[in-house]
Amino acid sequence: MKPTIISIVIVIVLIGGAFALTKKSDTSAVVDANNVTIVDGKQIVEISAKGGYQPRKSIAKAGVPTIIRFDTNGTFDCSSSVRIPSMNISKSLPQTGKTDIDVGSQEVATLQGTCGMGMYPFEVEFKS
Ligand SMILES: [Cu+2]
Repeated sequence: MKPTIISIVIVIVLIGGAFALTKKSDTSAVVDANNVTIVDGKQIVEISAKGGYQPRKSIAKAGVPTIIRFDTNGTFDCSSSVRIPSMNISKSLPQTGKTDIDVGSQEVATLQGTCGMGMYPFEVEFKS
């Protein structure tokens, strides 16, 4: 009787552990999400804006005409106001929708942006 209960407990712990591991790898998959696509020679970097920017850091290709596409979905905080100071870009996003910002063809460098008040950062690293 007792050994049965112990082995049942062990099985439950093992299954629970496997679930925990699966969840962990799912989370990292979201963090490393491939949010950069190239369609018809245009590079699209998708960043969602709501209580900050996700992903915080994107990796893109230098030398390709690039659009940063901001997704908002019930965004009422100040991440709906986007600034990329080095390019003199300042844009108000709708509460819900997609907004494309054309940043042209970038050199190898990191483009830094923030929300309107400068508290939520994001960056796009352009690599060769
Ligand atoms: Cu802000």
